Parts: sequence; C-alpha cells; structure tokens
Amino acid sequence: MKQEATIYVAGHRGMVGSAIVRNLQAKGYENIIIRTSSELDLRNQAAVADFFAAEKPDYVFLAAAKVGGILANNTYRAEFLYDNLMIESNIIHSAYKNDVTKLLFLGSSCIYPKMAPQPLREESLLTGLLEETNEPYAIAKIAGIKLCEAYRSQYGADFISAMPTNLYGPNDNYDLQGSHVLPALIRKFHDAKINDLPTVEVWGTGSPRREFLHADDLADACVFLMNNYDGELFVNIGVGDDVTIRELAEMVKDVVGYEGELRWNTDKPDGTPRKLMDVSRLHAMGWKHTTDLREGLELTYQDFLANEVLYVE
Ligand code: GFB
Repeated sequence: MKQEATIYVAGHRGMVGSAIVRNLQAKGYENIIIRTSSELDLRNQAAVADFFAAEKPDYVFLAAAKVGGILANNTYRAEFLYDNLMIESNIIHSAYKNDVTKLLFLGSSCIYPKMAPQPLREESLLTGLLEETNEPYAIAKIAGIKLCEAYRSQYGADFISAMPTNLYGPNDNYDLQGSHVLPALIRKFHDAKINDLPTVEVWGTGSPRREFLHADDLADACVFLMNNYDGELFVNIGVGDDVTIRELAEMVKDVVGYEGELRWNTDKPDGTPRKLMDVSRLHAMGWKHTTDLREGLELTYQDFLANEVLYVE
C-alpha cells in the first residue's frame, strides 16, 4: 500500500477495526475512510453499493462483523448468521464491482471443526462438524472465506482472508451477557474487588484451552499481510500458545488484585475444548506477535480503568 492510498476500514469503532486504524495512522497512512453504522448500514446492499461507487477505495480491511462471546453466539443465532452474511457479501461484491486493488477479510478460529487436530492448520477447514454454540457465526465466516476465494478464481480479484485467534484489547465489549471471557473476567474481578465480594462466578469447568492475541498485534499482522501476502489460502493469526480458562482466570485475578474465591458455574457451556492456532505459515512469512498474555492483560486492565465509564454503561 502506497502512503497516499485510500483505505476503507469497515468496523472502525470495534476492537479490531479501531486497532487497524491506529496501526495505519502510526505507519503514516492518512487517507483512511470510515463510516459509523448509522451513516452506513453494511447490511443494506444498495447503501453499500452507493458508498463504494462514491468513494472508490483502493484497499479494504473488512473488520465489520456481529461478534460476541459464547452466550451471545448461542442466543442470537439468526443475527450472527444473517448480519455477517450480509455485511461480507455486500462489501466483497462492491469491492469487486469498484475495482478495489486489494481486500482483507477477517474471520475467526471458530471456523475450524470442533475436533480438528491441534494446533489448527489452515488445511483443516471443512473437514468435520463445527462447535454447536457458534455454528451460525462460523458458517458466515466460512462463507466470507469462500467469497474471497471465488472472486479470486473467477474474477482475479486480490482478496485475501486472515483467521485470528481469540482477541482482546482496547474497545472490547465488557457487557457480561455479550462479551468474550477475557473482558468478562476483568470486569467481574474488578467489580468484586471494589465491592469486597467474597466470590466471583466463572462459567463452565475451567478446562477448555484458549489462545489470546492482543488487538494491536492482530492489526499489525493485518497490515503486514495486506503489504506482503496475495495467496488464495487464508492465513492463521495467533501466538501459537494457549492456557486453560482456569489459568486465565487466575492470571486476571492476579492482575486486577482480587483476593476472593472463584466459583465455577457448570450450567454454562464450555464450548470448544481447544482452539490453538498453528501459526507456522505466518511466522515463515516473517511476522510474529510482540505482546505476551501477562503484559497484554496489564495493558488491558489499565485501559479498562481509564475508560470504565465508556465501557460499562
Ligand atoms: O470467550 P468465550 O465467550 O468464547 O468463552 P469461545 C471461552 C470460555 O470461557 C468458555 C468460559 O469455556 C466459557 O464458558 N468462560 C468463563 C466465560 N467465564 C466466562 C464469562 O464470564 N464470560 C464468557 N463469555 N465466557 C467464541 C465464539 O467462543 O469465541 C465466537 O462463540 C468466536 O464465535 C470467539 O469465535 C472468538 O472462545 O468459546
């Protein structure tokens, strides 16, 4: 991407999109195009077509999506499927129609079969059944990968896809019903510390394993791929290391400085037993993350404290 290129970041208010905007600005890109969801409803085909025809961006980062943790995915199954299918179909098709030079689509590690061999290699896509709690989201994200592949093979469009592992960082969702585990634990332990509560409820058994990548590292990897990768196969983005939910909970508890007990609610689902990314292809290209989990948690708790009023309404 040349410095003067026009770059549309879809989803700039979310954790991933806002991190991509920060990363692009830090690298000197100035022509960044953004729209809020009230200015442009990405589920509206005509609105998206008009926007692309008027703006004609050179590059597109497709970071807009309906996202959430295990409970939100399992509850709003229709929205997770419909909204995501519409957003990605509208943007990818309009990008092709308006000769976008290159597009990067962002998926998720939940596209892999629930029982795929670990660590998860890109070749495992569509080799088995998906995890039930997030099947609608995973199906929409798999459709996004296939759209990029199909527009590449039929029309020669330079559309690539990246699959990040579980993410965390500034502008995350701290709503306890909708959030992912890491922001949920930060908020729960913080609230319990402030209110002197003896226990904190944590969901499931604590035995599932998850890998966590800081959003700023993800954004850096996305800009790296936009500048250095143009293959058909999507690319995993992660750290290559994971922890159990119990280990994560102990670490968050320590960072927050809460001294009470954990209470495991096994009525809540565990979800996929393990989702560890094989990141050897990304490492072979020359990119590696820089923020480890402990450091990232400390940064994220500081960010939570600074923005608590915004994050917790
Ligand atoms: O982060 P999370 O919601 O999503 O949950 P997934 C990860 C694990 O943490 C599960 C446990 O085993 C949860 O039961 N957990 C413990 C908690 N306490 C809590 C809590 O207070 N809140 C939450 N949310 N979890 C999502 C998918 O799966 O991951 C999406 O549903 C997407 O589609 C995303 O792929 C990255 O990692 O299980």
